[in-house]
Amino acid sequence: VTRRRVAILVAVGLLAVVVVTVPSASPVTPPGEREVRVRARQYAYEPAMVRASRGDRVTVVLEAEDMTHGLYVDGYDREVVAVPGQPARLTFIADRPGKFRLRCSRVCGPLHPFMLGDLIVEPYDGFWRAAALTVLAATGTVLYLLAGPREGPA
Ligand SMILES: [Cu+2]
Repeated sequence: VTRRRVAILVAVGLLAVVVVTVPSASPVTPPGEREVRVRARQYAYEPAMVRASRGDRVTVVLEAEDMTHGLYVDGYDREVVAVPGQPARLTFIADRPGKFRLRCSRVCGPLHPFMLGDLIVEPYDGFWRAAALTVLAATGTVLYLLAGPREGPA
């Protein structure tokens, strides 16, 4: 085994470790159950952003604090309405990645149109790690073969 081949093996190995362990901005958890409590009052949701991984079974528990509010999820066409003192649940599968508006669906005052939030559904990044490892393995194999001793008549 040539020195160059050893160097290539070490480099590919280290890069593989980086690909597997690098922290991700998106939730790394595989798809599963996700329950988020969202409090609603004039004219905001708290939290205003709901995050999920693609494939999650998301349950939003909507709690109205001052008066009746709704929560409509753009793109998923789902709605839940909560009356003060009676939290309401909305469960859906986050099967579409992207950013979707949450809108209050009950007129709750003059600023009601501005009562907004966001649902962010991020692709499960296990897929990207696997793809990166595949590319890395293929590149490493090619480099390894190219770095070998020349064969054939000298
Ligand atoms: Cu409202």
